[in-house]
Amino acid sequence: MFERPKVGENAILVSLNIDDIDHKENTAEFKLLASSAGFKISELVESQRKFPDAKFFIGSGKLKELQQIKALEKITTIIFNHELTPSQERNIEKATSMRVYDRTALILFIFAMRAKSHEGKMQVELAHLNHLSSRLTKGWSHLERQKGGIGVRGGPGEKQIELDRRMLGQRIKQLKIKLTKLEKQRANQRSARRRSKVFTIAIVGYTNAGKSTLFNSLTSEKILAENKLFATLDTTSRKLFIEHGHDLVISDTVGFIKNLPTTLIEAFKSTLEEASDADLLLHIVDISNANKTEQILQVDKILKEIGANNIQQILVLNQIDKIKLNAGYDRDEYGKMNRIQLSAITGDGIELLKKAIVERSLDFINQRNGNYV
Ligand SMILES: Nc1nc2c(ncn2[C@@H]2O[C@H](COP(=O)(O)OP(=O)(O)OP(=O)(O)O)[C@@H](O)[C@H]2O)c(=O)[nH]1
Ligand SMILES: [Mg+2]
Repeated sequence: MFERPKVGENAILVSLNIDDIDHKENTAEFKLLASSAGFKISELVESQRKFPDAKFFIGSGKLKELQQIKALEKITTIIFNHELTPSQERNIEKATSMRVYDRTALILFIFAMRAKSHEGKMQVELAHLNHLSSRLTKGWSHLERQKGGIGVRGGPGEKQIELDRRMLGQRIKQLKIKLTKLEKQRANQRSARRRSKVFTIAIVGYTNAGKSTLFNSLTSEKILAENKLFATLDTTSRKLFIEHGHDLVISDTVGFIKNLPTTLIEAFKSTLEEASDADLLLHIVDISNANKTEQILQVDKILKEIGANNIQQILVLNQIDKIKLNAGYDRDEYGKMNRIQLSAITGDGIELLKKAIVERSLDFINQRNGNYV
């Protein structure tokens, strides 16, 4: 129902360095986001600023540069690695006659491409409409571009905007009702699992860390795993058979990213609850990534936002094959295995993780049977 860029569409990327010590890594991630959304990157425009410009976000020099690129290369899309206010977005569109997307819109495009389940699609649509509704003001053209508004014929103008806003509001309400129903179903499934005393494990982590690869390796499944951001959107749960392990269920979940748009966190709450309701989190990190420390912090931050920060975690340092590290593990002050180094691809160290899972699940059973206080 909402517009989406064509796959292979050329775009100019804009990444500003505003007091950002990780600017290089953030820009690399931004490029991967753009290509994951199907854009072809024609130019990367970077600059350093103390503060964003209130009106255009970028300075007048950079704005000119964008206009020149447009004149030379006939590119019609600019993507910012930042949140833009609706008025900044509008001002840049007017000044350059190009279509402008901010970081939230970019992430929403990827989610829209990947959503497969009915619930996933509705969640993405809700997030998108919420993002759009903040941009629906007089003189703003977003909905006009969407094939004559959302299902309404007629020209642009205030009346049209009112109609669009009303329809948008209705659709948002409708989606929320439907999603609440599904959320209840999910909650029922979870409490059934709790009643049956199954030990539930959720694989969480930064996008592209290797969650699905690890899930596949543990369960012999074949979930799509690829070098794209947000390859997984829908949660998949499977029984996990490990020698000496008891009634284990493991779930692969959607990945996290720095500055995950709040509209998405809001819309994906019920999917994310799969993690906040688990007995154990496997927090997967790509140990070969230069930004791994920052990524761990970001994941912990989002886990806190969804109320999953008090769940026991095993930190899984994945992709050791890339930097030629050996498999290994650490124990915490209580003697529990809490950090495992492994490679989900080669399988090196997977046995250690299985051992750690068994250890935790036995603790769980002992606790349940009242063997511990
Ligand atoms: N060399 C190497 N590559 C790995 C390893 N684990 C995963 N990968 C690769 O990393 C990429 C991302 O893996 P996925 O399993 O899709 O990652 P994910 O965390 O599920 O990603 P999203 O679902 O997109 O959030 C894929 O190209 C994998 O083949 C590993 O241990 N070693
Ligand atoms: Mg995945």
